[in-house]
Amino acid sequence: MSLDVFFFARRPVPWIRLTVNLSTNPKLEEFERSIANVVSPLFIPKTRTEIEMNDVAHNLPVGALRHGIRIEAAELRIVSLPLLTPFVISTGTMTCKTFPLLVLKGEGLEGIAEAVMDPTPDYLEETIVGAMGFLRDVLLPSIIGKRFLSPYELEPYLAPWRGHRMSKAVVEMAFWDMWAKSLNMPLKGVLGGIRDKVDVGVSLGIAPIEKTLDRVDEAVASGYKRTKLKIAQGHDIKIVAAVRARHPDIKLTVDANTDYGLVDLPTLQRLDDFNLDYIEQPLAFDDFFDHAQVQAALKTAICLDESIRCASDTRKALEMRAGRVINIKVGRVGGYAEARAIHDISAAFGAPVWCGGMLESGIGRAHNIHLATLANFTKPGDTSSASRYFKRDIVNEQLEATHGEMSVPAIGAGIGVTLDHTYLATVTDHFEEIRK
Ligand code: OSB
Ligand code: MG
Repeated sequence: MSLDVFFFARRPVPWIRLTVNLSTNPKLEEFERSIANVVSPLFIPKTRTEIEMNDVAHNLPVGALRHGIRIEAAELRIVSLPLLTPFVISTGTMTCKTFPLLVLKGEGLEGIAEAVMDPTPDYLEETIVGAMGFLRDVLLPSIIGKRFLSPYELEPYLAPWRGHRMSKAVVEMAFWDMWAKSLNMPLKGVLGGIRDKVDVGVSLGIAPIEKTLDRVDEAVASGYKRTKLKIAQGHDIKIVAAVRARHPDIKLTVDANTDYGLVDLPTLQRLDDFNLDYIEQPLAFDDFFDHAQVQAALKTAICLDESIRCASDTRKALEMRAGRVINIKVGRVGGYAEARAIHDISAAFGAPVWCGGMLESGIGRAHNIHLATLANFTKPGDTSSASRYFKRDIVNEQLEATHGEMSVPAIGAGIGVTLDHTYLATVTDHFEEIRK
């Protein structure tokens, strides 16, 4: 008896098709040996369940992989959702979450993703207006009308362009959703995720001490697994000291969003007294060198967010000891292929990763949850309950954490959430359709 197994492996061969002869190769060990030289050791499953999770043979719609998916059209929107509470970080204040929303269509399927750039280039360089032009005039016309066997086949259309990783990500992520749907699998299944729910914490914007203490109390009472305080020059030691005094044992981190420089080393060293899990992005968005100097002078781990754009950045940063923890935002790094490569490289260096957030709507939130099911996401992520951000979300499903855990959304295949078109229409500032 023989069985066709579709096994998820690393680039450049995302899927390999093996014929395992069960009569001569019945044992897992032998199966592992048989694939050892074709897949990365990082992705050799440890248990039979992991193999079965990656084995899509049972669910594979006939011809799905053989013919691939032809992208017929794209719907591109700009959506604006009011935030319940203004979100203040060292670079500015957000009162509204505005984002491009992309729906790719083809083969009767829809793939959906949201992009994470802001209206202005204050987190990283990309802007919504720039992204809309690049998506409309360059990226989307280059893939519409073409057929793709897997998300990895998008790479030749994305890789030539410098930067624009957030714009590339929204296209790549929407296609992964579509592809997972074509295989009738949850997104986490095609990514190789190993969890049904993920640990999450909260990210608290800059606010006066009393207000912050209330918010921390609330987060801790709700069972969130980590509290992250946004800090900035002049709003750092006092707030951290106050929170630590009130909650001596909680998992606590800070995020400076690039507000400090080498001259601030004494301040950063004072943070060593508060048993923080890490200090996120203290220095410039495009720096590793100075981070390495600061990391060498700190006991506390540095976590890199803004300055990690791709897998090679990650290798260089970890090699240089610019930090010991990596924040992965799939929307920042250009999509899942890159996010997974960053995940793997971090694992190879023994550096834990966690899934960051950009105040996403339910679409981006669902994507982030699926990503965070990968094995090396060992620290709580930022994907807290959508109801903390929005009165009403653009998806029909509630994405709410219980006891600091977010369940992987699973309505149907792919990202496992569906658009609430009625509400979406009322929060859409701009709509366009792109076809060949
Ligand atoms: O640095 O992680 C960040 C929000 C906007 C821009 C940057 C960041 C953040 C957050 C919020 O920390 C994370 C979230 O709650 O989605
Ligand atoms: Mg951050």
